[in-house]
Amino acid sequence: MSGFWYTEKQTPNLGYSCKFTKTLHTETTPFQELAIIDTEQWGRMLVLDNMVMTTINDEFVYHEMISHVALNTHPNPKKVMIIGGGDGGAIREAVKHPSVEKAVLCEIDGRVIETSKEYLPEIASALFGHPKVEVLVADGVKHIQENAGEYDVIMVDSTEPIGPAEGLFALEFYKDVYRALKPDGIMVAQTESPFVNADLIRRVFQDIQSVFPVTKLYTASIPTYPSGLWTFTMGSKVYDPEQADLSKAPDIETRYYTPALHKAAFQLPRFVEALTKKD
Ligand code: AAT
Repeated sequence: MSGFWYTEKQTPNLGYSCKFTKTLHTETTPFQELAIIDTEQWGRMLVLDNMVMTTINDEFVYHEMISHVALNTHPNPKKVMIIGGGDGGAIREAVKHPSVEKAVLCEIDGRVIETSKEYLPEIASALFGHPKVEVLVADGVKHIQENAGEYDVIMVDSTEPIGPAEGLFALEFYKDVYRALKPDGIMVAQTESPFVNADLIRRVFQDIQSVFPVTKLYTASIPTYPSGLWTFTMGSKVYDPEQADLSKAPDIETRYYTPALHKAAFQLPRFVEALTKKD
C-alpha cells in the first residue's frame, strides 16, 4: 500500500485507519497531544491523544445532532453553554438559532481553539468574533459549579472520559449541570458508542436519570468515531424531545438534522434501548 496511513487504536482489539497526505500540525499542550492531519477521505482531521475528534467531511453529523435536537426541543433557548467543543462546530450551530442571544464556549485547552481557527476555519467560523459568542478557556466542571440558574441549554461536547474530561462524566457534574440550568433547561452530552462503550452509556444514562425528570438517549451515524454508531444522552427538566412541536422550529440550513430525524433518532435498536433500562 503506498502513502502514509494513520491508525486510531480505538480499543485494544480494534483500529481505524485512513490514508493521509500531510501532517499539518503537532504539539503537546498542557492537557493533551494535539495534531491536525490531512486525510484523503475526510479532509482535515483534528486528533487529540491519538483519537479522532472531528473531520471536515463528517463533522456536520455530530455538530448538528449535539445542538439542534436540544435547541429545537426548548421553545425559546436564549443562553447556551458548550463545554469542551474547542473546534467551534457546536457553537457554530447554536448561534444559527435566532432565539439564541448568547452562546458561551468553555474549553479547557486554549490550544484546541487556536489550532482549530488556524487549520479548521470552516468548523471554527463562529470563534472569529461572532457577536453572540463568548469564549472561556477554563475547566467546564468548575464553570458549571460556579454558575447557578444561568443557562437554557448546556451541551457537553467532551473528549473521552479519561484525563481532563473525566469529571464531565460524573454524577456530581450532572447535579451541577442541573443547578446551572434555568427551571426549564435541557442538557445534552455526547456519550460514545453502544458497540464499544455500553457500560459507560448505561451508567451515564442512570446517573442523568437520577437527576433529570426527562432522560432520553438518541443516536447518529458518525463514520470516523468508533463503530460509527454514536449516542447522545439528553436530560431535561420539563420538555420531552420526542413531543417537541417542531413546526415552530427555526428554518436552519442543515445536512443531517431534519425534524423527522429529530424524532426518529430516539427510536433505538433493541440492544441500545436495553442500555436505558435498569437491570
Ligand atoms: N466537537 C467535537 C470535538 C470534541 S473535542 C472535546 C474537547 O473537550 C477537547 O477540545 C478537550 O480539550 C475539551 N475538554 C476536555 N475536558 C474538558 C473540561 N474539563 N472542561 C472543558 N473542556 C474540556 C469531542 C469529541 C467527541 C468524541 C470523539 N471520539
